[in-house]
Amino acid sequence: MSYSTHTLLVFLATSALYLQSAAASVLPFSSIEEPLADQRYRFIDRFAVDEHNQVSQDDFIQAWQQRYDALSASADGRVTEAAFVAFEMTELEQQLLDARESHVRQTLNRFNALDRDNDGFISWEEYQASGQRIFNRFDTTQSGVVRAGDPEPEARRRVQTTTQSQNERRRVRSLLAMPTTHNNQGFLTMFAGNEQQVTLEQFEQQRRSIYDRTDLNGDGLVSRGEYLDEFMGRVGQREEDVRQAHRELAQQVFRQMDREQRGWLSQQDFVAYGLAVFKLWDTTNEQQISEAQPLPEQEPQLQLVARQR
Ligand SMILES: [Ca+2]
Ligand SMILES: [Ca+2]
Repeated sequence: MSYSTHTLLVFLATSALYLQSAAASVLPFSSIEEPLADQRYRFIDRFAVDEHNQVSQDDFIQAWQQRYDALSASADGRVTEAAFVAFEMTELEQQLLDARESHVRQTLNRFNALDRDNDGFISWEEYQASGQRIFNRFDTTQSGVVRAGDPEPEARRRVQTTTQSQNERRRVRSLLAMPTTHNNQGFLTMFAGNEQQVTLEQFEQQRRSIYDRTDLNGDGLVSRGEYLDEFMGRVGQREEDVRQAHRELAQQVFRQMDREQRGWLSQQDFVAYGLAVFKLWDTTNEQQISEAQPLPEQEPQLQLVARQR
């Protein structure tokens, strides 16, 4: 029995890929939203043996079988749905831990940048001054209103956050990527609600309410701990969404793998599924996957992803 291409394509689109650097996760896709090109990049990056830009079918099958062995060992030889999902969720927790630690570091860096006089607190004046700079940056027409379709601000110099060994690797989204004001649309999504524009006054009102909300003890200052709590609270909600999406994805993958609906996976089930996924990316049927190939054409049908709140 083989998987229908249609089913797999729908599934591929729904699940929007897999996990970064995944230790032993066996999901071929992940539970966050991502363009097909990035999903393919992750797939290649994960299974390529000596180069980062292509993966052969033989190498893939070998790695995929090893994955079944790890899964089977974790399940005492009987890979039921519950065992499969538990395996995946354990893998996910490690990924979440890494992503969370990264957020803590970045949040503390942001705190230090905002606390200009370095007294250990962000005063409203410091916060407001930062807001003013952000608004001015996006108010590219200098009209006092940021509107949808305004020219994009000049790109800021990218802060180098990757380590040396990762320098040649492409950037893909963090599992716990949070909304950012990286462009006009991102700015409006955060500050304009359902409107297509936001005035400086409206923007400042929202900044003030965020500031007051963050000042948990109400002493008129935002401490390092308060700043971290506010942001990590939102990260925590995102984590819950990712867990939920990941669990649903693992269940769906299991049911697709379990072709005869026996309630457990054989190695043959597992390999057949992996091969079908491989062929999905190998759009030109070369027994290898590279970024030079055309992407699958199917558009997303369902969205089984962790939505931003
Ligand atoms: Ca300060
Ligand atoms: Ca406070």
